[in-house]
Amino acid sequence: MSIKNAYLQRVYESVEKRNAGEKEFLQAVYEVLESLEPVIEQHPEYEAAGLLERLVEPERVITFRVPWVDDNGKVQVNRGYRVQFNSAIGPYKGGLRFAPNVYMGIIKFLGFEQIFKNSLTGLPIGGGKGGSDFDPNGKSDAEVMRFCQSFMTELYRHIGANTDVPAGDLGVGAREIGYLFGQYKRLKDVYEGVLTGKGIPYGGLNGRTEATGYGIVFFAREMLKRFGEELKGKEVVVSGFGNVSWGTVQKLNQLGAKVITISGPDGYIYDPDGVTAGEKEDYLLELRASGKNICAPYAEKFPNAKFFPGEKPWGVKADLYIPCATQNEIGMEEAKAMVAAGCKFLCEGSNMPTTNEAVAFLRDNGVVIGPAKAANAGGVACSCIEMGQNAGHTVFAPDQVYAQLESIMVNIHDSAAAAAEKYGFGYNLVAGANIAGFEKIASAMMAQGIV
Ligand code: 2IT
Repeated sequence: MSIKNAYLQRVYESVEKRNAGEKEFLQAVYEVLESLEPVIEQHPEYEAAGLLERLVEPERVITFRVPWVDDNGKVQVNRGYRVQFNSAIGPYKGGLRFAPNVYMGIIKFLGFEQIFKNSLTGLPIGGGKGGSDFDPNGKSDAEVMRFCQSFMTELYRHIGANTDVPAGDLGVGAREIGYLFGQYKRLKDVYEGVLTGKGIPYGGLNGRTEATGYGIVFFAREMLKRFGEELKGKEVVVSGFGNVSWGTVQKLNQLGAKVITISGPDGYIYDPDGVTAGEKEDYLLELRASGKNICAPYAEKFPNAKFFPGEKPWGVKADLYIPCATQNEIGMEEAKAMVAAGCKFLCEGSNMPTTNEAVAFLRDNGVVIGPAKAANAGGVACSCIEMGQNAGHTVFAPDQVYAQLESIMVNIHDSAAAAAEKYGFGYNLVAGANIAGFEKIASAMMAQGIV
């Protein structure tokens, strides 16, 4: 596919010009605009209202210096970001990513995706994202605390429970959220749900930690159902070993599937016995807590498993593939390996794991794709439930949360499928998710005038 509509072309060209070098952001925008062609053709009023020109321009972009002192007494300086992309349907909402490769192009791509993802949940949350090029791996707790306190010392003036509510993403888990929350409360002297993914004793939501992974598996289940198949007995290739992988593995095990791989930046693990419930699932948490960002030790702990250094798991034969590591982990080479291995279903866990070229190639080869902005929306959906819990000064029970999550994921799947069908895309969930997410944002923006 390519963009043929003149209005969409003009918008994309101007995004390219204005955001030169931000390749992940350009990729995310291109993918969405491409799907919107039939919608734009039916709604000439959008062009008259400059709707897309406004949609691709963040409402506010904040960058700031984050100075901190390491354990050797040396001064370090990182760069902090918050992109407040779109508040048409609710306060800005989206995670913070701490990773050395973070720059504006990554934060903007994540913020842009978040607009549609949050809209798809059906809940009142706008799109935003933030982070830093700080690398928490290998840092002491004290260093992470000093960094988080310095980061919040600038960020606090831009956020609030009804303005902008950050959460975690890569490199930001319960520990970081705790330090960030403590500093916000100290600076602002208000106890409010300004961050989600908090610890349970101080306002966190039962089930939030596993929500992203559980939601992905519910979404995959709905995809399989379309083809009269079920998860029970299926072999699954999963990448990554962090929070998203962990939740995904857990729910897959509960539903009777078998996870045969995990991966890290150092290579991948093939476990013919499956990454089973109990000790093996728990070991993923240990790997992550080690702060080394490697998966190789899994094969030492469980000797039946084999470690493939420097390789990715995409050539391993399986019934279902669920990338849970990071953006663009599946390019053309990996997509070809997947097709050669007989891949039929790809359900994206990580944000934008597949390049646009690879998505087209997989689709042309009959692979059914569940796009990340739909499939991984269970995390942010539960974040919004956490916001509601905090605003209502109450506590929700785990079963209540799980039930709501499951019905949200089924709804997301069904509304993406219906939108694709309505605009002549068949069962193309990539296009359907973009359109269903967009429709709600577009009507809210139209109603609110030129802002
Ligand atoms: O990519 C994502 O949706 C997240 N990192 C979670 C965002 C959130 O606000 O819970």
